[in-house]
Amino acid sequence: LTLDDFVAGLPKAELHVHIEGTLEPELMFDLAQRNGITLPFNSIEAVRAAYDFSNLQDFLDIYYQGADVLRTEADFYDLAMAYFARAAADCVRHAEIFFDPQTHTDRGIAYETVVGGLNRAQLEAEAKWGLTSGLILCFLRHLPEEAALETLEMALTHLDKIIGVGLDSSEVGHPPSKFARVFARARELGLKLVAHAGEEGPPEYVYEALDILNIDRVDHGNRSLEDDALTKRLVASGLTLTVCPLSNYKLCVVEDMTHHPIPHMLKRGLKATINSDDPAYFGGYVNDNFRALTAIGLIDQADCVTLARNSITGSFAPDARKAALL
Ligand code: ES4
Ligand code: ZN
Repeated sequence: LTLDDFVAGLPKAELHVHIEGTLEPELMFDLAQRNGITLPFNSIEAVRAAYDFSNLQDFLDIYYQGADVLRTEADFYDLAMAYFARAAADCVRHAEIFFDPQTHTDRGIAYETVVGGLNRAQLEAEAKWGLTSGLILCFLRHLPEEAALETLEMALTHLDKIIGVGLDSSEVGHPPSKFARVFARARELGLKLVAHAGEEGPPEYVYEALDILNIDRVDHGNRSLEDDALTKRLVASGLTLTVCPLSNYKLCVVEDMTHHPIPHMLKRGLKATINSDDPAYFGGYVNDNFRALTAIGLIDQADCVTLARNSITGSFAPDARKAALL
């Protein structure tokens, strides 16, 4: 058994994946045709060639454009089923999936259309592959907090369809403190809380996510390592970090993969996990992310076991489900 085969076969949870970021160019073209939409690309190769980013905003511009092909309940169902099939092949047994309702409701797509299609796929994935999952509603941080509050309001009639809320999109200039009220409201509703912090933003944003939003998990968190007191606090709290190596590489958060901070995170005792973020845009699913690190000897087999275990213990799955996966 090679290290690749061993890692591929490890039962794992994926805790940081944006469903809109799993839209492969092939499906983008299929959905464009089905919905009578003309894409600004002539071929699948041209789409892939456009996926050359120098920072987060570069990527977000093209990612929001791609999401425009998603129009009907069937589109969201097909998108999520394609992700679940791919994740199941990577031995993902539990997935906690971000979705960005505002990207769709701002284009006139009903919230129910989005959640309806995603939820139908979740039920089918569990029946078909035993792959359990939960949805995390993300607020777009470049938009006002008022818009986030309205989005949470929309979710209230289907509160049982989501397990938590998150915060994504353009980080710098949009600190967690901007969303203090909507996160307080989400906590009152019994939802889990996560936030992207310390991807491009400074350690101060991670502090705000902890102290002001009261998050249960940190998405990315890379830049926490710049602050020793913050790192110690994250270690002491046992909070899980959802790290995304290929994303970090493609968005130039790290200089190259040999500079990826994951070995330091593990050495410091942080509860790091490996995730794909936006696999259709960043060049790979969860096992590709493990392979990007093992191929250059940055982590070994024991590290991979730790990372896979962290993903299960750091998930929001019920304790019985976690126990079954460990
Ligand atoms: C995202 Cl990598 C990343 N960062 C922030 N927001 C996002 N939305 C989708 N992918
Ligand atoms: Zn992300």
